[in-house]
Amino acid sequence: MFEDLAGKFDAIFKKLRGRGKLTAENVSEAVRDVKRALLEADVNYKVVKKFAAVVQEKAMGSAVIDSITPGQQFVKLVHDELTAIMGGAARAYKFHTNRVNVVVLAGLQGSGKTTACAKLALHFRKQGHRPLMAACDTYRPAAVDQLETLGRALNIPVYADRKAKPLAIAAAAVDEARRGGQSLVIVDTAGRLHVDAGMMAELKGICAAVKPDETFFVADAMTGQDAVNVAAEFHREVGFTGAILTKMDGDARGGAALSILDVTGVAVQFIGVGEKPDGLELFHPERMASRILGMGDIVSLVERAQEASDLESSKKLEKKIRRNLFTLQDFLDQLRQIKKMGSLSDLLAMIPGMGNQVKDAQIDGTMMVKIEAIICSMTPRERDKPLIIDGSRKKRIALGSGTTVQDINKLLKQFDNMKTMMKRMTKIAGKRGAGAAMRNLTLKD
Ligand SMILES: Nc1nc2c(ncn2[C@@H]2O[C@H](COP(=O)(O)OP(=O)(O)OP(=O)(O)O)[C@@H](O)[C@H]2O)c(=O)[nH]1
Ligand SMILES: [Mg+2]
Repeated sequence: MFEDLAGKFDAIFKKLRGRGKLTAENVSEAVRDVKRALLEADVNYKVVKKFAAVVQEKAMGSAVIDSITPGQQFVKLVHDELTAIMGGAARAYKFHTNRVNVVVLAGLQGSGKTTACAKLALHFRKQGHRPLMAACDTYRPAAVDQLETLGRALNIPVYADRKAKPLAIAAAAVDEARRGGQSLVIVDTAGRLHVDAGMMAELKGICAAVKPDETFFVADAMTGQDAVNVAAEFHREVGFTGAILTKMDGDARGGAALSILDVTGVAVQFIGVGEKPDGLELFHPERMASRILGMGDIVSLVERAQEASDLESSKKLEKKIRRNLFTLQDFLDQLRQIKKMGSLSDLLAMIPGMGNQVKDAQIDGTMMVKIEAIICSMTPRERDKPLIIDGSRKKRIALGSGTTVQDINKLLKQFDNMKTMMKRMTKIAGKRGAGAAMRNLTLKD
């Protein structure tokens, strides 16, 4: 996420730290560099101008210049200001418990509304809500199918009516939710190529009919400032309570995330980080600022790990590690859990200090794929007792997994080393740290 911008900030801070002492001149130079980096990331120029002015003024204050660690203070200052322009603290959603809540999604064609509809439904279901999705995009027959497919996959009900108009569908969906005891209706609407009067009228009509608790503008983060300009137009016409920036897992430069609040007055609430329904994160401005500045985002990393693993199986795993019964099958299970958490380079980027090194490290996941293929070609007995894997078994496994005998030797050797290390680490870390120690190992190898 925002690798390019992160790299530029890294270079600016390095240069500043190299100066030893901060003076008016080198602060000005750094602020100029920050300004350029933000403009190149497609941040709105008015936002950049304001941002630079605030940073310049505060940096010249005695709290920064006269401190013992002026370089670090400058970084902190930029971090705080980045957090502020993205909206400060994340919002906690509190929906009504005594009636049906309604969320309406709107945005341009292909921005990710339908996907976001399913993502939000899943997100709020995890928090105890009973969502219903309303298929109000009646312009493309496939749109209703798309939502129904998502609903089936997630086991979330969809209200659709292929003969009715969007306004009537939205209203009927809310009635249906009331009858069916659903607590939240998420309305998927049609996207248009650009903002047009007909679309606005329809949206206004839907909002007047269902009186949404939240209206989210869904924008493709990859389109940068264009997304922000469209958001501003939408907001003037319909009024939003928040924005969802999608495709943040792509190579979005940061322009949309950093400008949208200042330009439209509406803060980003969620970000889309993948095509699948679990690819949604609550937007935390402070964590995002940390990520942009290469300070890592350990809180999000821990949250992802918790979501991907269940307590029961991690307890079982710790027991196995302690008794030195850890097998290749367990190793495979762990690898798959890590994969569930996202791409390896994304995860590494969240570790403080790693952010800017990851992009050079060329972590492409092919190693994980190879290991998975090798272990999958082994019999259960081989996974349990790797010692029985002799020359002819190795040949069979190599053939089955499309790898070489050397690859298998390498994996077995690594696994052996890992077990030895684990034994040592469990002794040091004691009972509770064993699982964490093991996760560290798999990430490094
Ligand atoms: N990588 C990535 N892809 C996404 C994300 N959100 C949506 N997509 C993809 O973007 C494409 C469009 O998504 P949709 O949800 O169909 O967009 P839409 O706004 O409903 O489109 P229309 O209904 O045609 O206006 C699909 O291929 C999605 O898989 C995301 O966060 N990350
Ligand atoms: Mg759609």
